[in-house]
Amino acid sequence: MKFYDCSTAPSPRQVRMFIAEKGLTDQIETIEVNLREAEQLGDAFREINPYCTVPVLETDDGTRLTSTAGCCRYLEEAYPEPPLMGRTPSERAVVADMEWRMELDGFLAVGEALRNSAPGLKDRALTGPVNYAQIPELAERGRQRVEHFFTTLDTILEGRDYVAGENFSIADITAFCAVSFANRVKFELPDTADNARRWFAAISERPSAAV
Ligand SMILES: N[C@@H](CCC(=O)N[C@@H](CS)C(=O)NCC(=O)O)C(=O)O
Repeated sequence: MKFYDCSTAPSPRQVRMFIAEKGLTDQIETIEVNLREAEQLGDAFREINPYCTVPVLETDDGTRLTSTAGCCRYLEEAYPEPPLMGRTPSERAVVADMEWRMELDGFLAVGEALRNSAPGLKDRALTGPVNYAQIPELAERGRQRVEHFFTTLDTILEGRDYVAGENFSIADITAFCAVSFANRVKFELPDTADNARRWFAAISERPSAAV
């Protein structure tokens, strides 16, 4: 397998953590894509992923998976242990539910705030092959959504160790990468968010959090 990565970007980090939790880090060749130099928009990378984003996972039969969800789904199916997407029908559904919430309300909210305000992302308000102008109102809306995400996460984690319940799952990976991404752009969990802060400290101790 080959993994197209960018060591400083938050989405590939989700898959890197997933790979590490599966114990597969040494079995996958990593190819660094230089987003800073816009390598994702060049002809060579477009051949690999016409959506011009990382992560991309290329399986041994040459199939290229071009979304976080696709990459992780393949790894879960091909390497079921330890399960990171639930163990029973009910748990699998709850994990899918929570992982989508963490992606939409967390990850995408931070992206909305950052991509609509950072000078270096002018006309790159959305990833992909098409240039879109920044909309300052969306940056402010993104900031408000991140605040809401932090309080929701704190409520979800009241009385539980993991986002989707009793077991560590992809929902924790997505939420952890979203909070780390938020921290990098100067949004911090509120001091009063004791549950979320306890959870964040515990996930930070996992070896996969170092990738
Ligand atoms: N969750 C998305 C995220 C992909 C994404 O947005 N990746 C970013 C890096 S975090 C990227 O490739 N950015 C390229 C750009 O900014 O043009 C997916 O599954 O495809």
